[in-house]
Amino acid sequence: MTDRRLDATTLATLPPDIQRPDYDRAATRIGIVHLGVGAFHRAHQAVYVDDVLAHDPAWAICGVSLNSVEVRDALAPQDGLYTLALLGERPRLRVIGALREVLAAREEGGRVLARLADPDVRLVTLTITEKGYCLAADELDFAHPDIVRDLENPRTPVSAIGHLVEGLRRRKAQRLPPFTVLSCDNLPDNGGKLRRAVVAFADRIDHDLACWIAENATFPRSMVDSITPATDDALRDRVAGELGCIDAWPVQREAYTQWVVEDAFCNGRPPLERAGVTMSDDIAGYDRAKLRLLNAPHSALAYLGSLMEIETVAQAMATPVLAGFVERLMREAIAPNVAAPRGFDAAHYIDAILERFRNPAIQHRLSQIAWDGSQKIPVRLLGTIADALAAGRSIDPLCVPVAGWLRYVRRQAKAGVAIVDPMADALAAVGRQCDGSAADVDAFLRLDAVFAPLSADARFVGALRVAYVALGDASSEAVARALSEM
Ligand code: CS2
Repeated sequence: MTDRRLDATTLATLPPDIQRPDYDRAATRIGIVHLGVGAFHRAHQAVYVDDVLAHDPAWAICGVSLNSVEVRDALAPQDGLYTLALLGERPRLRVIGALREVLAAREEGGRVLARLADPDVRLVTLTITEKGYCLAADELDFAHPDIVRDLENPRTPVSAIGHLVEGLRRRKAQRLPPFTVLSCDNLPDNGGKLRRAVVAFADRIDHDLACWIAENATFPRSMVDSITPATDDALRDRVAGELGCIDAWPVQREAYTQWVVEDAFCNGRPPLERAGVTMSDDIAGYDRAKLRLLNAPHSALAYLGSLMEIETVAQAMATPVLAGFVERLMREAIAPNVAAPRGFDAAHYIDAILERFRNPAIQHRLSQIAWDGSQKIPVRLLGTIADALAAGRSIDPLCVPVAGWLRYVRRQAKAGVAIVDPMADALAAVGRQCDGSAADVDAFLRLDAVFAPLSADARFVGALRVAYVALGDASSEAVARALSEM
């Protein structure tokens, strides 16, 4: 086994069939700061930017980890280079060069803020997951500990919102134009929510700053899509074998990828369309379709599949009772509640998603998708339920995955297994007290951050209780029986 490391020197020695940057990296300039430089960013937006750099050197990325140092420690010795494995019948490896700098904000806060105020930086992108926005009922949660802390210390922020506002404050003070702020997270109206959060935070510090941001900065909406299973040792070993050198943190994703971006940039933009990005003024249609028809079924598979002791999405799709239920859920219960973008063919979109879920080349663990349910359930399922109720349509099947989540939380809590969720403590406290009856549902519904305002709707409460009871003792057999009857 080699101990050579992937870096700017070893790049030239890689086997010829490994795709690598076909531009002069040294000639690129950092034009983008990305907050949340995790696997999804590196497998998705950074790959588009890698293509952009072949046309325009002004948009290399400074990747920032807000909470951890691991990505910085893995990639700094590699000059920011890492490998992307595209999973398919014939997996392909590609070395990505778009990350020119990787910083850990907790240790290098000054450098991060200096980058945000750098005149060459004209775009800030984010993948900080749903919880990173610190929202409650779609508005900034001023009681969130990170927001409380950042409002007391706005010049040394820890949250994404605090970083954006301090970066913009410095730019205003230096009479620089603002940067565009582009959210790449799975939230409906991601740009609109982020804009409101940033302006509300700024307004607590400095009213003029808030007005300047509201008038001059833009927050385009975007929809991102590519299935990105977490990195594992099998990937590390395969990459080392094929590259002939070690990559401490390669990433992997399916070959399919989509990025739809609203064309509202306040300070220039990369030629994204040259890299295959769709520029659109109808993001709401795309993000709704994706959240409701891909992410919601994903969460349904994650909770119901985990109760059935299944480990991956492909295995869940090979389990007829579960795959059949999820397909009916998509076609009959969700699709009628998706206001489609222009020219959108729901049946075809669903076919393609089911095919992607079945991909046997991808080991996408249900436990990964099950994380952060308190953040995902509202945007993936409860909005659809609210729309169905308003339109007088049945919500019974839609309540099954929500009930699956409650059963899953209860099972983890009773077993003393940690729940990965920003509301883990509150969820575990409810889960531990559950007795398996319909009354459990009422205890969960008191979690306002998740269930308000639906918890006051008797039709929702009734349907959720029925679904919860139908899952029986939530054993594999009981769940299978319940799903076959839905
Ligand atoms: C998944 C998503 O982990 C999850 O919750 O539903 O990450 C999903 O794979 C991506 O959004 C696909 O684009």
